[in-house]
Amino acid sequence: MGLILGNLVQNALKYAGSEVVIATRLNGAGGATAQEERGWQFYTTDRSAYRRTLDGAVAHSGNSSACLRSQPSTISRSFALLWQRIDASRYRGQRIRLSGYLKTSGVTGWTGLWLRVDPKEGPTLEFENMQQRPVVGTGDWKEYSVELNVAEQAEEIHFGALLVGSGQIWVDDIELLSVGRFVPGAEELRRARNLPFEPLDPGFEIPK
Ligand SMILES: [Ca+2]
Repeated sequence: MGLILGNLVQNALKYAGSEVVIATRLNGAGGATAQEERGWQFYTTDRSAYRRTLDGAVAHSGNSSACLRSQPSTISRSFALLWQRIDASRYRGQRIRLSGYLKTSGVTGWTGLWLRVDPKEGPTLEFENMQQRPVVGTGDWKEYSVELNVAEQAEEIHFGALLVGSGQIWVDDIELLSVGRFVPGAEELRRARNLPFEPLDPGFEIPK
């Protein structure tokens, strides 16, 4: 466990999208930096730098929202995220959309929603974290969404919101919906099964 957490922190410090994948994959329920509360877990690369609360004074709907807040000294390569995972079986063969509302204050890094589809074993099938269209600065409640395909071999869907660098965000009204059938193309099939489409080396030739 110590080794896994050590690797986790090392990987997480790189903070880019693919490293977020690694971090959340390794940091299962009960991990040293995970807090589970009604499905939502909190993960951060720097426990001294981020606080996660339910804010009863700020809400998009209802009476409260989730808040991620950094300390002023938080370095730009740190991040914190809200994370939840569900069974993928209901969504297999579907294209899904994760939507949610974000409100921001003084975000100097970036923030966004993230969504990931994992098989039972092996590499992640699909991942999107809004890094290419980041939310920055200060802004009132606004709806954002990310979409991914859920292949037939998907086992788990992971999703949430993340805050990279310093600032404060509020998150509310997360929704995950199927938006239609997903018809896999050749590339999806290839990636999913990691197999060629045609026989290789049919003539048993010695390479020159
Ligand atoms: Ca709410």
